[in-house]
Amino acid sequence: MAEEKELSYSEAIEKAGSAIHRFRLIEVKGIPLMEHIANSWDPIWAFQPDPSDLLIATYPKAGTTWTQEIVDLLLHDGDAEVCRRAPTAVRIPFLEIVSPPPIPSGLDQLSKMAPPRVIKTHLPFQLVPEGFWENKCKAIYVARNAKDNLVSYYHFDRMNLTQPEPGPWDGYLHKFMRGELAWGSWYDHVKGFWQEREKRNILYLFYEDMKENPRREVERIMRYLDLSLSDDVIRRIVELTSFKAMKDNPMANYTFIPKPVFDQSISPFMRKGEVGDWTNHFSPEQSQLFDEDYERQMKDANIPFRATI
Ligand code: PPS
Repeated sequence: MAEEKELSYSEAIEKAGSAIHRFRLIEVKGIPLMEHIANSWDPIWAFQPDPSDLLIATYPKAGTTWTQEIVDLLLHDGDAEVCRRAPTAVRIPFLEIVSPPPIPSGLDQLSKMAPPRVIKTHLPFQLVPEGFWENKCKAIYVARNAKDNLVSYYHFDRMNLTQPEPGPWDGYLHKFMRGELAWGSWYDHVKGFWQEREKRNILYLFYEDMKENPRREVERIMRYLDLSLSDDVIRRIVELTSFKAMKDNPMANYTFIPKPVFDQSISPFMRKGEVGDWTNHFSPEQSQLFDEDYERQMKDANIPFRATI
């Protein structure tokens, strides 16, 4: 019998066809997750990384893809061709993702890769498999100010046809404040990693710092990874990871996810890439309400977020 050709990531999604729809959320230890993830939770929690693996952790829409591209380029000496070897989601598997077959899960992908691997997660700190900390893996956390993070998530949920229906903006804003979106509360997420950053040697970055001075932040990541690259290579990495360059890069702009999952005609994955777009979405009343609630939810934290730069 002829051996079946392995499907590409995009082909697997096409093949999953009608099994793709807006999935409901099911709580795992109080955190709402997509049903396929919740239903396959045990092996995710039991995942054993290698000490050489690197974790990139974020709340959804905080700058994950950007950081993934920077890290991949740093690890490959700024070689743009090597970093176009496959789409982001194949180069850097998404630890907890589980989708209808034949789409490979994050764990399936990782089982076929030899360490050192770079691994993406949106899990809050308490749900990250403990093996990462037992093995003293390096971890980079990227946080984005709540208002821009919320706006980006809203547009993403409009176009990602596997996420719950976002509904109207005002209702979505309240769901965000109540921590009802997939992967739970933004407030608890950013605080959870902040509290653990020193003990676990987590590099805690801010999207706004990356926008303000990308070179400084690329160098910060480089040092954390114990790399030392030439000025020219660093300059090239900064150029290759600009919003414009990544929007035009088919291996980074998520056009490799077919339309039944990401309908980029509704809203592009690389949407605006700015700090302060929230001012185009929040009414003055919504902004005031959000700020008052923010004070309450963040009063025990002292994280230097900036909603403008
Ligand atoms: S995901 O789905 O959680 O992995 O999304 P994530 O990559 O975390 O976030 C997507 C937002 O990041 C913006 N983005 C960038 N901004 C600046 N520079 C670069 N290079 C870059 N790459 C991605 C992307 O446009 C999304 O933000 P919004 O505000 O929606 O444009």
